[in-house]
Parts: sequence; structure tokens; C-alpha cells
Amino acid sequence: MKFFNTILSGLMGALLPFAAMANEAYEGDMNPADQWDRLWNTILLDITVIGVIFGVAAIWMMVKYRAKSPDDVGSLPKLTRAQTMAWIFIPCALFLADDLFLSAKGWSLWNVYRQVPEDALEIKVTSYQWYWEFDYGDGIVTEELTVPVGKPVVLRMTSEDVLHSFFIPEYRVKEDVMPGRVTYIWFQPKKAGTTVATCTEFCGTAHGNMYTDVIAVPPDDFTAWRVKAKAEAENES
Ligand SMILES: [Cu+2]
Repeated sequence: MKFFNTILSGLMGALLPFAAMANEAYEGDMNPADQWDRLWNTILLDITVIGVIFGVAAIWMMVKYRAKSPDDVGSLPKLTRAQTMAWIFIPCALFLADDLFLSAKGWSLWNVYRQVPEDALEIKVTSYQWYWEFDYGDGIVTEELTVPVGKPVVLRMTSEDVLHSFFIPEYRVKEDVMPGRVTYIWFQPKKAGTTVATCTEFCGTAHGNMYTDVIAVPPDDFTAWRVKAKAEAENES
């Protein structure tokens, strides 16, 4: 039993620094897209390192333990109980630690997705078959999304008909949009430019047309756009 206790406490001890590292890595920049990319790069690095280690080990063993003659059947090494246990638990512990490290990072990322900054600009989104409507709260209603660079933007979303899903690939955010419920996503454009927002939940025959522009503009241009859009909305009403 003492042997298992030692292995278990060693395993738990090994996990703590990983959990701490995962938390540390997420304290700095709280932007969902940056965090998403960082996690993606970590996973790529992780599976590359593991893949190379296993590939090299497999090739090395294929050469070292190859049949040297047609009748060569080889022999199994005799392991003691402690060696057998070590071969079971140490690789398990290493992989479990790595999995937990990645899930801790995923968990941190999810927290960033769900914690909307207090100074976020709020825009209401309504989905219809088959277009999106963006309501800025001061009479401005558009079918394209215009946002300022450098400011967090939160979208409060609901549907007037069926299930849709709002996705902005550039900002790495996606969330279902449902009738009778308000869901949300937030993002923070880092540079000016136009990207796409699209529906990713099949919602009827024209689902494929249900995309629109997301236009990120410098803050001053955004203010000017807003004044103009408001004046136009007032003229129409
Ligand atoms: Cu759709």
C-alpha cells in the first residue's frame, strides 16, 4: 500500500504546478481570440512533442527488437512487481497530468468567454430566417455589425423564429441563438477591417445566405458612424 500511496502523492504533487501554470498563463491578456489561439498553439506543441517522442521510440524499438532470423521469436523480460507497477502508473500519471493541464487551460479559456468586461459596448442581436439584425439601443438598427477597434463588444442575442448560431471566426466566438432565451458572446477587435459573421446552425433553405459583415473601425470613425446612423434613423421615422 505504501508503494501506491507514494505513487499517488507523487502524481498529485506533479499536477499542482501544471494547474498553477495554466492559471498564470491566462492572467495577462483577457481577449477570447488571443486566449483561444494561445490554447490552440499549446495543444499543437503538446501533440507534436508527444508525437515525436512516440515516433522516435517506435522506430528505435522496431530496429532494436527486430527478428534477426526467421525463427527468432524473442523473449519477454522478467519484471519485478515494483517495475510492473512503475510501467503502469508512471506513463498513466504523465498522460493524466498532461490531459489535466490542457483541460485546466480550456477551463480558464471558458471563464474568459463568460466574463464580459464591465466597459463592454452592448449590442442586441436578433436572428430571423435568414438574416441578422443588430440593435444599438439608440434607434440604430442595422443588418451589418459595425464595432469600434480596441473596445470589448458584448452581443446579447435572441431569435424570432428557429434555432440559429452566431459565429465570427476571426474573433473565435460562437454561440447558439434561440427563441425565448438571451445568450451572449463578447470579443474585442484589435485592428480595423471587415470580417464575416455567419450562421452555423442549419436553419432552413436559405441558411447558406445567412452571413453578414463585421466591420471594425477606429473609435473616432465609430463615433462618427453612430452619429450619422442615428440621424438617418431619425429621418426615416
Ligand atoms: Cu442558419
